[in-house]
Amino acid sequence: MTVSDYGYVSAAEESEGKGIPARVTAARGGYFHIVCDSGQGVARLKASAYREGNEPPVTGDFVRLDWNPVGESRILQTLPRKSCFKRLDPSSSGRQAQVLAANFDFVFLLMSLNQNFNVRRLERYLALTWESGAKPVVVLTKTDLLRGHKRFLREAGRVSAGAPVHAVSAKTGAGLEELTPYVQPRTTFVLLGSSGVGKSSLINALAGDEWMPTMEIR
Ligand SMILES: Nc1nc2c(ncn2[C@@H]2O[C@H](COP(=O)(O)OP(=O)(O)O)[C@@H](O)[C@H]2O)c(=O)[nH]1
Ligand SMILES: [Mg+2]
Repeated sequence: MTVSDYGYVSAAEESEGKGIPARVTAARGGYFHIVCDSGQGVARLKASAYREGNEPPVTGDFVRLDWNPVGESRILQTLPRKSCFKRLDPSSSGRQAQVLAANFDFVFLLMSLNQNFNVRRLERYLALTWESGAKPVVVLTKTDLLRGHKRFLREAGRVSAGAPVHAVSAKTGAGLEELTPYVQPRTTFVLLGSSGVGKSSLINALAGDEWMPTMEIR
């Protein structure tokens, strides 16, 4: 895999000649898992490059780094984001925005077709997503649990302002093929939805493999 397979396109703002492009696939405690054309590994920030106002990367960010094949790579620059989720940092007493994830193309807004279906919540998810810069895709889950789901498709469609609405079952596989246009090389999607709506199950069903543990309450 190359960094282009992960969605990288070079931007005008980049300092060419300074390191190589990479994508952050996970970020925790100052350590960043990265993928680039040379391979994958762990990176840390180059302190001098992040002293003033330079925003540290989050999961999904494209960066430029000095690749180290035998140890930690050094991140030199966070590249401009095409989309991101932000919230007010609960740890900062001030009103600082904290970026949670970056550079996704689609946001799957999941609601399961039992007690979870709620038009108000869907409206909140849609507003969050429009604000992020990515495209919302409404995904009603667990269609196998009820006989007819047309009514829910209609209700979701009424508030979705043109965003596509799909109904799927991770259990039976029904409707999953409708999601393949969004799940393509070089595109990134994120899942948004309450605990238990079937996010992990959907990932596993789309991957055809057990990538995520299911049933955990988080
Ligand atoms: N009947 C049915 N159950 C499902 C479906 N998808 C997930 N579940 C169940 O719902 C529970 C929560 O699923 P999970 O994927 O862990 O939800 P998450 O918390 O959003 O990641 C688990 O017990 C799953 O087996 C589905 O399409 N149909
Ligand atoms: Mg889960």
